[in-house]
Amino acid sequence: MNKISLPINSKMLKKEFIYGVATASFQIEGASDKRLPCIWDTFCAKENTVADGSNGDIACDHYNRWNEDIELIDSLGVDAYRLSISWPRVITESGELNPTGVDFYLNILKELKKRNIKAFVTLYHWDLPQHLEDNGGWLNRETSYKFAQYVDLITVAFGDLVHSYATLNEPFCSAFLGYEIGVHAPGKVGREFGKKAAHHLLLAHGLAMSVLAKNSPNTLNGIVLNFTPAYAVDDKSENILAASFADDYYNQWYIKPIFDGKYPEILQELPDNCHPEIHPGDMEVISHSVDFLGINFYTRSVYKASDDDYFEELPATGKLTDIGWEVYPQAFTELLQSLNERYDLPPIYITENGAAINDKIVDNDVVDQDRIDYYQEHLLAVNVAIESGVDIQGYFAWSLMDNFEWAEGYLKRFGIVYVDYESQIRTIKNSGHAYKTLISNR
Ligand code: GCO
Repeated sequence: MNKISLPINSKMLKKEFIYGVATASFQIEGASDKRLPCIWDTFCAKENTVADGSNGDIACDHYNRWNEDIELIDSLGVDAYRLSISWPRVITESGELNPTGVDFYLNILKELKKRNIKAFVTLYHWDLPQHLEDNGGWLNRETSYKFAQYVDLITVAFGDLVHSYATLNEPFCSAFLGYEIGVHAPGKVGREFGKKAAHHLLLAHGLAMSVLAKNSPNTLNGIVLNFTPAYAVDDKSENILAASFADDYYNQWYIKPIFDGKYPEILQELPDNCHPEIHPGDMEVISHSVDFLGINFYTRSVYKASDDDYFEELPATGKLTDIGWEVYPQAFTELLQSLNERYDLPPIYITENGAAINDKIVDNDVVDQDRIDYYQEHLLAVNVAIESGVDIQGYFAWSLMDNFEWAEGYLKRFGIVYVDYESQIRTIKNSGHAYKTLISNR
């Protein structure tokens, strides 16, 4: 079926349920010469970091095409657009606002407002200014305070144009992928770094929440976390234990401090040199109340016990997307229900969900049935969670359009709009049409 449908009485068919599309600055903007360098510029310039050797210099050329891109967003009939602000575009090296960069976003925000599209702004989607990395980046506590200063300046500049602010996108990726296993910028490797970086990211979030409460009390302020639910390969107790350790290490690590003011207990089991440096008062800062929780979900992972580590992740099996991630929508429902049971949560927005498919454009058509199926199954999974009592108020497709997929470069396509990177022509895929129909049929 070429369409996405929901049960007729679904809350997700009510007008109040928000549908949107999401992007991130480094992944679409280009115009890297018109801002300060960031850690992803440096990372891309190194050998063997990005699969196709590409970078974000041009990307989707959104910097020059933002106007037509907003028209495209509007044509999909969505209620909201989730974008991120490039910190190195709006703040100079000496810490002042850069008017050219600020104007770029002001123009976008004004156009969205004119068209009645809610702006969901993410303040950090991984593009740390390089000069801050040169001072230690997220391993340096100072960076958290620099982040709060940037948030202070930019939120005043944006005034009332924004509907919602997320402090960080997926601190797990910044900390673990960037500072522990080094597959993302800045490419640092060492178990001793990951949790230190994570702590400073969470501290940055908490400090920024106070700034938002002061500067922007009327927006919906919160954070976006990603979850890859951990399943045991079977019900042997050692494998269940391994999966639960992995869940704490990768998932709960980022949510528990925010809602419970503490790290998971496995902290005690990590070697001393892997412990974050927690100053008195940090956990109170980090657990500042939030107006919403953004959840990004793509897939699950399966674990078994390991002889020489805390757990071993097994290769994905079953139906896989083009990036090798298992399609397992049931994990989405179970995740939402389990978080809802475990924590006292504010309203949830699904801030990212989507699939990489090896799309082909033929006669101006992209027949991406697998992506339509993915959206269908995952929207139903969200609906089941809502029916069981989880408060979910919106859903954003990742992504509006194909873009720079980090370590995979331009090889993986996540868009509901196809981008021809040579001509920069955008073509709505069948999934984009199906998403639009779902939204407009409400
Ligand atoms: C993330 C990021 C996005 C990615 C998407 C697909 O979740 O990793 O927020 O920037 O592009 O998730 O990997």
